[in-house]
Amino acid sequence: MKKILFPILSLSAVLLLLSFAGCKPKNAGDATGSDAASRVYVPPGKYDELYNFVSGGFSGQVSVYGIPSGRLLRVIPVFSLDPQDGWGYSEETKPMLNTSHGEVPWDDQHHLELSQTNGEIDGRWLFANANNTPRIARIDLKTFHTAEVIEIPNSAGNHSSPFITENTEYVVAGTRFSVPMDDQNGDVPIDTYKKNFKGTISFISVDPKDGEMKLAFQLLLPGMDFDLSHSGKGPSSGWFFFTCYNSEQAHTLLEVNASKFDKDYILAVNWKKAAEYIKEGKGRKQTVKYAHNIYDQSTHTGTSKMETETTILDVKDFPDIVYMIPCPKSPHGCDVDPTGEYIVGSGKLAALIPVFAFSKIQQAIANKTFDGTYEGIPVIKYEAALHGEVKKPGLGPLHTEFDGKGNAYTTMFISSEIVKWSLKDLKVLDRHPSYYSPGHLMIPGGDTKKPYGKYLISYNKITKDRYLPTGPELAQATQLFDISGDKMKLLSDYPSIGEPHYGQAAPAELISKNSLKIYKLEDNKHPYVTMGEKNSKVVRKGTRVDVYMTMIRSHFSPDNIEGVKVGDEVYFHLTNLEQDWDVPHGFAVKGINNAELLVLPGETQTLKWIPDRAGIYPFYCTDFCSALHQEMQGYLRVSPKGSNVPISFSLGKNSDAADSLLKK
Ligand code: CUK
Ligand code: CUA
Repeated sequence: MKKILFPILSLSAVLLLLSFAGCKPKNAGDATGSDAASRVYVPPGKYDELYNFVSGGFSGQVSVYGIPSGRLLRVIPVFSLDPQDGWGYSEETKPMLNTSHGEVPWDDQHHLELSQTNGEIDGRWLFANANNTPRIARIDLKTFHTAEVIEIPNSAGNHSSPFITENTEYVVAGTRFSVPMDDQNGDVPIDTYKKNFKGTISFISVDPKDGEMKLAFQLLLPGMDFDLSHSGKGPSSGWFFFTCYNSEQAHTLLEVNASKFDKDYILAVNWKKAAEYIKEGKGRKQTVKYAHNIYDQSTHTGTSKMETETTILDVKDFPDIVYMIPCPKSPHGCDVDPTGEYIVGSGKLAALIPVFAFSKIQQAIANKTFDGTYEGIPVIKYEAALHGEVKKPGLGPLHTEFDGKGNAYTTMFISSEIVKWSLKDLKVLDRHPSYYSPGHLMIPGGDTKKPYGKYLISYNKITKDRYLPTGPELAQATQLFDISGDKMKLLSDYPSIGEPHYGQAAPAELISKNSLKIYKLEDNKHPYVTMGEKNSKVVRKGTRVDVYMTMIRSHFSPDNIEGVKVGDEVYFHLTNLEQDWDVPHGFAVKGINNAELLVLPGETQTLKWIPDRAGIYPFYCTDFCSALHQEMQGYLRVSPKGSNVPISFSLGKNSDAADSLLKK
């Protein structure tokens, strides 16, 4: 095997540089141009130009910002409990956080991908990955509500996910950790990694009509760490590219042991071919267990189903679906340019950026220009796949996106800068400091066929002195750049929620035109809906009490309830009768152990409560809904176990005492 030498920084040099990451670059203070303020200013009452959906990292949620203002528009609950609106606390949303491990109320959300048609953003769905307990969520952009969550079996640390094919045929999920397969005895010594630990890449199909996801098949791969991915497009349509590291197959001190080889790999996966094999009935069925949770918009209710089967294609048995391309060194980002011809691998420890050409990869496969195999997978010769290298781009390249005008932009984590370079001749055209140590960058549509190449957003890993100090913990720093000219211009920076890794942005109109304003009450198929105040009631069956309660400005019906006893299982089913945009009502009960509810117009949601002691329990609306919002309240009486207070409920039956006060 011919030895390929890459210019590589020694590990100690890298560690030295890492310790400098976060130092203030020169001219940090006067980085913005004089017209920057007007470029990001959105006057009161005016809308932003774009929606920016940003991953929440360890917050587990997705936040939505306006660009260019950086204004926070909304936080969408996805993988983490959200007491603010009852996500994961209401009976209807609890199933959405179910997994094969039971309820997992948190996750680490890294990447987002907007659905595409013909390689362009179509504004229908947003996919989000969960790293920790491998899952993919689909958010419906009509409602900005999580509509579906599917767990991924045979996987751990679902990092190269949820990237999609150009017509949203598949969402992929590559495992970060290799692990023993789910149907095998996992109780093995860790030092049997080479023998027992395997990697998988999962292809989840997406129903073109309703978006419903289904685990279509999984590829069984050698044990190593899969990191990031992007699908081919145009000429490379039908292919998917994945970076991987730890081809050393280390299981301890990866910092050193997985940085030994001067190259790891980019995997080129012919998914169309793999899908054909599946269609022909190839592959091995495996019994597994994974949750599939779907939220039905007409019943306003989520259900969780445990799935039990997956189909595995062992790539050793199908040698024409996966090829490996050497890539220096511990590659992270794996980005495909808008034409679909160039694939950029960003080696975290490499001092150059290799750019591969899809046409050359195809040629190399046809001519078998291989450099041996890696655990049975053909390894394409580096030079045979290479379009060229960007020389001296900076230090610590992580992620690349494109402006659609032939330029690429790469984040440099260690040298804290964004570097613009030309895809054609691979020359560096511009560099701009970024404060500090950028992770991903995002150009709206920058990973599609049609980038909206006006802005670039850098998601930075270190904040330090960018904002007023807030104790030891600072919010993460996001920076907006203007990339419409030859030189990048820093326009603004603003704090963001959680730890944003990646984002996806789309022109406002593409999303807003579909945005729902209310749920139609007449379409509400919730089994416990209360259609109108006159139908509100309280029903006891044994120790179960169902409260059919309505909300409208500015009262609950009923608002006086008696006959509930200690230890009863009380279900408050709240229907918001409003049919006006932006009139949610909240519901909170003193001492309740879960959360409040925020019920949207036309929606029904249920909160469960087991009162622990006798007494009077006030309840009230938590969302300021009208001038008499503070009057939107009620009382519930709880009697001791075994008491004979009958169930009773009312609205507007005032006592004589109160009426006599009025007469005075
Ligand atoms: S990762 Cu965070 S900076 Cu999870 Cu896409 Cu690269
Ligand atoms: Cu309803 Cu406040």
